[in-house]
Amino acid sequence: KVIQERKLVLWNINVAYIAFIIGTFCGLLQVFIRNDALELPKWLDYYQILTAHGVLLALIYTTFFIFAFLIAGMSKTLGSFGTKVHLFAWLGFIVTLIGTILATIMIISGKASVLYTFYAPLKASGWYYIGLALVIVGTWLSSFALIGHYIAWKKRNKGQFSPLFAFMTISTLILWIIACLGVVVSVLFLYIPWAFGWVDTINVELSRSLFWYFGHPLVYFWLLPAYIAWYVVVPKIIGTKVFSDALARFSFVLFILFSIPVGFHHQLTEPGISSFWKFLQVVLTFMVIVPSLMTAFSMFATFEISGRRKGGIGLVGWFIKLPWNDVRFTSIFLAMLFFIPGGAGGIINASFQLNELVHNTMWVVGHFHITVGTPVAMTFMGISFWLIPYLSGRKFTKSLQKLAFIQIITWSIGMLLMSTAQHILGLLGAPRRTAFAGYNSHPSALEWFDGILSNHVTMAVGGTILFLSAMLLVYIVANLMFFAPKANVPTEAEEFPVADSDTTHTPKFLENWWLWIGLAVALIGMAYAIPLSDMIQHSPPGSRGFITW
Ligand code: HAS
Repeated sequence: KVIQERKLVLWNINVAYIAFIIGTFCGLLQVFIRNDALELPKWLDYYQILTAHGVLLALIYTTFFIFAFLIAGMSKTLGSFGTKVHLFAWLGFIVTLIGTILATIMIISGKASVLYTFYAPLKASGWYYIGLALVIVGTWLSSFALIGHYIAWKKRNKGQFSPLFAFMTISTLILWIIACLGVVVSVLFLYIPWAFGWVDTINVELSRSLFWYFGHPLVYFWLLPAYIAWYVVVPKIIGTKVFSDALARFSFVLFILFSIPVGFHHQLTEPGISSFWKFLQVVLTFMVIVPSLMTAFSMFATFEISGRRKGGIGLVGWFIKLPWNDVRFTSIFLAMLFFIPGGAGGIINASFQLNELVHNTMWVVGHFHITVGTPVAMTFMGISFWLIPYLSGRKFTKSLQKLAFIQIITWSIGMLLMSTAQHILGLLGAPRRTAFAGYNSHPSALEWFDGILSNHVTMAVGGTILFLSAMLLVYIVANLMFFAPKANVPTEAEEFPVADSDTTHTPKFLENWWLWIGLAVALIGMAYAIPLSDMIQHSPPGSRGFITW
């Protein structure tokens, strides 16, 4: 039986894929501009395209897809929404959509070429910030709807553990709500007054710090829904149960604690923050690596248990027994594989001294393409392959499955070529985010592009393969949504895979949200209270950083 929130989820997915089409097209343009192979018309600016690419893929595609998945999973595991929850969830979707349209119009009209990180001193039209504020408000409404649904379930099922999917959703939403506080404060009190000209200056350091207070947990807001699929969906697809319910819940709790007080690791080269606070946040960053290592361990264990149950023996025999011909699994497996170098790159970035080498170089661009661009995006693709036909009542036909294989393989090849080139170029010293694609033909810059992998052709080929793969995905999605044959008998219908999770040994305190919220607030206070208040108090009057109101 299909969930009642079907329409709302489909709307979210549709908007996500519209953003995906425009965003990936901007990505294609990006590659050719960076390779000096495309000259833009006068009315179009490099930074405008870069902003559209980042905002539409990293912020909009992810957000709509995430809410689609979370709404679907909460309805599936906790039951249909009540009237109020339903209304709030729709309202959330509509407000997020209005914000998205407003922000996109501002970017397209060239009034918001401030990149997806949008912090000062770059300045956009005030309407762009209003658009972003609406996106946040919309996601909060949707979050409150889902939290309300969870509370109602808990009231009906006193003393019981919530299903793992619901637990993980609530953890993700708590993280999201706390993280957004930084961007809400900066948008309302710093950017909007500054952009509309009500004040003359902005406290640059404060605005950047508040952005990164939000910006780092943002990456876990993308990652955790992918982890939900890894923990809850994958075991079902490969015919086993969740390896350890307690481990899975604890890893999500660790994300609530350690995702937020780490934003300074994006600002390690900024002079306005003392080394002590940077070092403290670097240490906390190393704590947030732990739940990902736990996840890797848990995934390996799940695979091995499943493979051995199917008769796999020896050191690698179990590995061969995994369902490689099931694209719902293979896509997510490839996603995980990419996260091994992606995570290792993150650890390099976070290492205080090594950050000097990679900060603001193409390395960082390579890093985020093999974190959000592959592990997260490819997991979302893997989810699309069953979630859309489950909702639309259509069949994921054999021919569509074959195309899906081609799609994930081409995405992997494209990403491998492009991100490897980006990592190498970064290590050689190539800066990111510059319209001077040829680096003014500086002799040392020309040398960067002499390598076998770090040359213009590799990047362009990688980027082009990625775009073709993206279009193939859109074709598959459109078919699953509107054109594939209907599943007429229940056996043909796509399932919503949710694995069993044994809570017998799960400690009760793991679901004590106030404990985790309290600890998270304490850690945030420890990491941020003094440096932020320093930024507010010690900006001398008249300096660039001073707030004038
Ligand atoms: Fe990052 C910059 C540090 C993870 C995204 N990151 C970025 C930016 C983005 C981003 C978008 O410390 C650019 C921001 C900008 O525009 O300026 N990142 C980290 C660390 C982690 C990390 C420590 N990042 C992510 C994730 C992202 C993401 C996840 C998106 C979803 N990142 C940084 C730092 C910077 C940064 C600095 C600033 C750089 C600068 O100077 O500007 C960690 O969370 C990573 C931990 C992950 C692991 C991997 C575990 C592996 C798993 C897979 C297991 C595989 C299996 C498959 C089971 C330790 C779970 C089986 C395989 C077989 C072989 C059988």
